[in-house]
Amino acid sequence: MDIASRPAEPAENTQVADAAPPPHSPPVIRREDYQPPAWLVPETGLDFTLGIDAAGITSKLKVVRNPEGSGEAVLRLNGDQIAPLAVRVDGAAVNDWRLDGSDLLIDLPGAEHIVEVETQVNPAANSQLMGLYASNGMLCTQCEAEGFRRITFFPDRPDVLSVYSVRMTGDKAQFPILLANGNCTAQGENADGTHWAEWHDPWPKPSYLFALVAGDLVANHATFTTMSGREVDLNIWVRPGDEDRTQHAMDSLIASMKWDEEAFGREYDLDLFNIVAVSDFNMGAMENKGLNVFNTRYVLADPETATDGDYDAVEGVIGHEYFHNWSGNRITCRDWFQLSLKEGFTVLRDQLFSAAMGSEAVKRIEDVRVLRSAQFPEDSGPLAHPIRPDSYQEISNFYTATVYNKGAEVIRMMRTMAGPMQFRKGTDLYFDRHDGEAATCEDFIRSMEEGAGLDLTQFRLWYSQAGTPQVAVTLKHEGTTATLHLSQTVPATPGQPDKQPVPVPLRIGLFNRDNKEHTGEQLIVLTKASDTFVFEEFDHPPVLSINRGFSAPVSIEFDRPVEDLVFLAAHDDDPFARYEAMQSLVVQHLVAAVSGALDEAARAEGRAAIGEAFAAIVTDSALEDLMRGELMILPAESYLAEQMLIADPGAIHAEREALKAWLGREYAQILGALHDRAVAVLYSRDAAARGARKIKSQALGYIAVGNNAEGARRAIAQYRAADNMTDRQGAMLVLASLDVPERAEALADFHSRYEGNALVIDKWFSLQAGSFHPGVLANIRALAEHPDFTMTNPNRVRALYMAAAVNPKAFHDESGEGYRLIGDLIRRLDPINPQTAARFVPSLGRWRRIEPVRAAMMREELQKIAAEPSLSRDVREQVTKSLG
Ligand code: 0A1
Ligand code: ZN
Repeated sequence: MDIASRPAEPAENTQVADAAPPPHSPPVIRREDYQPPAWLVPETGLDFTLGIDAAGITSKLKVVRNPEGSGEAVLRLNGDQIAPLAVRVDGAAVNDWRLDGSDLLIDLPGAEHIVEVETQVNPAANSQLMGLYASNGMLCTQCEAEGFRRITFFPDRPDVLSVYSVRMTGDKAQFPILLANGNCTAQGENADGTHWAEWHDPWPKPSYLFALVAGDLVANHATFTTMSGREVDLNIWVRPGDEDRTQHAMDSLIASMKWDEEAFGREYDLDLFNIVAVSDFNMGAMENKGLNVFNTRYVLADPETATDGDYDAVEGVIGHEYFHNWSGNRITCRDWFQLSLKEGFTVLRDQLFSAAMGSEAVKRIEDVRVLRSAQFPEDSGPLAHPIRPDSYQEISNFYTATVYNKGAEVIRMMRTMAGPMQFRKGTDLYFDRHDGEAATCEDFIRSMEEGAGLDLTQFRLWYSQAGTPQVAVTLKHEGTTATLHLSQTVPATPGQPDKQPVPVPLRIGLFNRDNKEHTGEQLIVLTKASDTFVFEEFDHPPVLSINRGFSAPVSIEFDRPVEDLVFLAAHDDDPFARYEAMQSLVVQHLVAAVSGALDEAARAEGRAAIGEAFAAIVTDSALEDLMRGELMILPAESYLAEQMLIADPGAIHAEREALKAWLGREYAQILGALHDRAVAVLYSRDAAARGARKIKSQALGYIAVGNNAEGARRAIAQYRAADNMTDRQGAMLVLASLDVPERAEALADFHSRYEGNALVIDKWFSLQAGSFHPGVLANIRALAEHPDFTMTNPNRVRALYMAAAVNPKAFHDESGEGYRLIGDLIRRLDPINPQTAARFVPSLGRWRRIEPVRAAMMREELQKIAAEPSLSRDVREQVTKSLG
C-alpha cells in the first residue's frame, strides 16, 4: 500500500500545542497540555526476524480503552520513519487505517481489541542510533526517549505501561546471543541455521525501557544474593577479547546492588541482570529493565587503558543505571516534563553511592565542579530551563545538566533540610506509594512533605524557576555581635522575566581567628529576598564559612578580605569550604587581572596571597593526596567567564596561564619534590596510590607551564616509565601542549601502542584537540582527515570535537576558526546523527556573554546553521533558541 498517497489528518495528538508554529519550526509540546492516554496497552508481544540490514517486526498489542482517557474511538500509535506493512484488528486484516504525519490511526469500535502491525527497518542504515541499529556487527536498541516508535507503531509515551513478551529469530552464527528484558523463557534452533529465543518481562514498563540485543558476545558472569535471599544472575556482555576489562564494572554492579539495599532499602526484582557494552552509543548508558545497554567507555577498564577518572566514571554510571531500577523503572515518569523525577533523583543516588565508595569530600568537590562548569553556564544562557521544563520541541535536547545535576542538587537540599534519617522516610514513602506508577515531580514533593516532614510550599519554586540564584553576603561586627545580612536575586531567564525568592539552605560556621575553631555549624534557610541573622558572643570579628558542602546550588557574592580566604583555605574543617576559599582567592584575583584593574603592586600582592595558600596546600602533611590534588586545580576558564557579564576569553586564558606559570616557577622546588615523591609510589588502586597519581600530574602541569624544558624532561620520563593509563595520559596531556620534540615521539608511540583499541584512540584524539599547543586548530583539522576518524561513531566525534569545543584556546581563537570548526561540524553531523549534533550548539550559543568581536563570529556560525533548509528538530530548536 502506498502510504504517501493516504490523506493526512489534522494533528490531534493531545501533547501537541494548537498554536500554529512559524515555518520551519517544529511544534511546541507543553506541560500544561498533558492528557491521559485514550487507550492503554496492558500486554505487548513483539516478534523480531533479525538481520543487519533488514529486520522484520510484528507487534501484537492488547489495547483497552482507558476509563480515565478522553473516550476517543481512534487508536493513535506513534511512528517515526516506519511504514505499516500490514495491520490486523482481532485477527482480521484492516485497510481503513490512516497516517497522521508519522502516526498510525486506527478506528476501534469496542473497548478492547488485539491490534497487530508489521513493520520493517534497516538497522545498518540507522546512523541516528535511535530505535534498532547495528553496531560492530551486533544489533541493539535505544528507545529513550522516543526511539521505540522507530521500531514499531505504539503509544510511545511513558505513561503507557505494558507487560512485554518478545520472540526473536536470527542467524545463529551471526547472532549467537539473543537478549531482551526480563527472563528467557524458551529457546531453540531451526533447521535453516537460525535460532530463536523468547523473553518475558513480568514488570509492566513504558516503551522507552524496551531493549533487545543480538550479537557475538561473551559474558563476565557473577551472582548476587539479595537481602531477602534471592539469587540473581549477573552478566556483563562484551565483544570477545574485551572480557578481561569487565571486572571493575562487575565489582561496581555488585557494590551498587548492596548499597541500594542498605542506603535506600531497595532490592532487585528479577532473577537476571544483564549489561551489554556497545561501541556506538549516543549517551553514557541506558537503564532498560533487566538489560542495561552501555557505552563501552563506562564498562571497560583495566590499568593499562583506563585512568583513575575512567574507573570512577564506570563505577558512577554502573550505579546510576542500576539505581534507575527503582527510581525510573519501578516508578517511571508520567510525561517527559517529569524527566528530573527519575534523573535528578538517580544522579543524587549515584553521587551518594560514589561518595560512600571513596572520599565523600573529593566527590562533593568534583560534583560541584561539574555543576559549575556545565550547568551554571546553561542556566545563564539562551537555553536556560527549569529542572521541570514547561515546553520543548525535541525532548532529546532536555537531557541536560539542569535536569540531571541541578535536579540532583534540588533533592539534595531537601535532604539537607530534613536530615538523612527523615529524608529516608520521605523516599520510603515515595517508593511505597508510587510503585508501579508513572509519577510526577509533584508526587515526589508530596511524599517528601509527608514522609520527611518538610513544608515544601515555597520550595516548589526550585522546580518551576530557571536561573542560578545569586546570594549577596555581608558580615558586620560590633561589640560582641556579628550580623549576617543575606539578600537573593534569581536572574531573569528566557520566558521568565520575573522571579520570586527561593528557600536557600546554607550551612554556615563562624570561625574564631585565634583558636581557628568555629562555634558549631548551623543551618540557616534564607527564604526572603533579604534577611538578617544575628550571632552573639564574638569578641572579635569572626571569619564566615558559608554554603559549606555547597548546601545550596547558588552563587555567593561576598566581597571580603584576602586574608579571610587565606585563613579558610588553610583552616576550614569543611573540605568543600576549604576548596571554595582557594577557588575564590584565585577567582577574585583573575577577574581583577582580566578587567585590567591590577597595577603591578596589586598583581604581586594578589599572587603572593594565592602563593601562600597554594604552598600550604602542596606541603600540608595532614592532607590526603586525593584532596590535595583537588585543591591544586585552578578554576576553569568557563567558570571564570561566568563571573563576568561580558567575558574576553583571550584575556582569561592569558591571565590564568600566567598565574599557573608564576606558581610553577615560584614553587618549582616544592612542586618538583611533590612530583618526585609521587613518582616513587607503586601502582595500586588504593586511595593513597590514586592520590599520588593525581598530584603527580597536577604538579607536572604547573612545572611544565613554569619551565617548558623541565616539564618536558619530567613528562617524557613519566610517559616512558608509565605502567598505567593515568600516568601515561597525565604525561601526554602536558607534552601535547608543549612545542618540544618529545611531543611527537610520545604521540606516535601512544597511537601505535593502542592501535585498534577504540577507547584509547579516543583519548589520543582528545589529548590533541584539548591541548594548548600553538598549532592546535590546524592539528584538529588534520585529525578530522585521519583514517581513524569517523563521523558515525559518537565517541570518536566527541573525542575530537567536544574536546575542541571545551578547549578555550582552540574554540575562542581570535581568528574565529574554532567557531567555524564547530559550526561546520554541526552542519555535517546533523544529517547523520542529529542528537549528537545538537549537543554542540550550546557552545556557540554563549555568544551574548562574549566580547563583541568574537560574539559576532559565533553568531554568524549559528546563522549559517539556521539557514540550512532541512535541519533536524534537535538542531533547529537549539539554534533558534540560541539566536533568539
Ligand atoms: N536514561 C539514560 C540516559 C539516556 C537518554 C537517552 C538516550 O538516548 C540516546 C540514552 C540514554 C540515563 O540517564 O542514563
Ligand atoms: Zn539516568
